[in-house]
Amino acid sequence: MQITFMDKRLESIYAKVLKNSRLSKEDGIYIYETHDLIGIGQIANHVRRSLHGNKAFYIYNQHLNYTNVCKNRCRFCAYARGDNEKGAYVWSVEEIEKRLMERIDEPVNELHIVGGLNDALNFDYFINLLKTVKKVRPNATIKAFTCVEIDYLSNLAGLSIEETIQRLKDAGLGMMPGGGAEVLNSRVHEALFPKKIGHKRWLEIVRAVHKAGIKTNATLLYGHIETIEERVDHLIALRQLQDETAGFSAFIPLAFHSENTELSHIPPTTAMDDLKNVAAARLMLDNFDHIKAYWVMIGEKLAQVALSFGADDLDGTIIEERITHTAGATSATGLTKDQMEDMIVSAGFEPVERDSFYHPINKLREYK
Ligand code: V47
Ligand code: SF4
Repeated sequence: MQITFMDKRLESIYAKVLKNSRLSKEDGIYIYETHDLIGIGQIANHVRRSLHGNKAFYIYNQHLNYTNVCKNRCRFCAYARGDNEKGAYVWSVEEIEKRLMERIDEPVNELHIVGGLNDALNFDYFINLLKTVKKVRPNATIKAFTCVEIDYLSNLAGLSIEETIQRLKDAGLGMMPGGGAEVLNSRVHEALFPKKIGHKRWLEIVRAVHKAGIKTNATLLYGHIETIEERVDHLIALRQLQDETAGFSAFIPLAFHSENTELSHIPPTTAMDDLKNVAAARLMLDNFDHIKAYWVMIGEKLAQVALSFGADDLDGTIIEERITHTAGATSATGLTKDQMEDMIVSAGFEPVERDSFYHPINKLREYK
């Protein structure tokens, strides 16, 4: 496809993409620096269409955040509470069962379960949680726990990472979400989330998880204090690990929301930056199958546009998103299946409802 670029420097990046040559760190930095948003969007759209044609994926999912008590207290997090702080909660396994039963008539395919690091919970709680979810929803995939929680659970259980993963897998864990890495960089780690595991440990745990046959996603939390170079280094670190394990399923750029956090002086991300992050991910992560536009964080309207800037997936129906909404997100807390499909169709794509592993699951509605 012929593209006329406003920024002629993008021609060499496009030429590399057409030859399937890997983009360099300098290319990645330039993708973020250029003002030719349409130019990078067109290159990313070319890659996205060669991988997925006109299809855009979504999933019928339900989020469950079992506790907001967390001892890490990352500076960017509006969600976490101290033990006895107002608003602190922890759901018993019975409470989780009740919440699942409330939506048992809906065709939920995936349960996305994450929470804070809460010393009041023991390892058995997590095993019971997984077994209970599996009992209530035997056909749904449990996508649960970030590497931060896996590290915490291995300490709690006194087991190696490998044994911990095996125990969780035996109890029903099917996949893991991408959170917890934030930005794989020591400076940002020290400044914003010093109590959380650092990037070396995060990569070590993901490697072990992939080796145990569990797929995970990956994310980048952008729009706070990170530099463009740090964003690109993060993408390259993920790309390197993917070369080794092939265990990443999707990448999701996460737009920082500062309300009710210690960083409330930081303004919201711009549409320009949100779309650049989607396009940069699609172009740098040449060994990732899927890039998600997470409508919760960038809003429904921009997520639709992102489908033409490299994204092929809108995540899911969700219902009850808590983490971003406590930090001021103005998107809906959940969408219906029809709303998801209408978003995709009106953006010019063909909606494909999928399971956690990107198998199509339902016949499509008829569209004119
Ligand atoms: O790790 C926390 C981020 C993540 C804020 O894998 C914030 O399919 C913005 O990882 N503003 C959790 N972001 C969410 C996550 C995720 C979401 C959707 C799909 C998948 C997937 C994974 O949320 C945390 C952190 O990076 N986060 N606070 C905030 N104030
Ligand atoms: Fe805890 Fe996660 Fe919030 Fe950090 S981002 S304080 S680890 S809940």
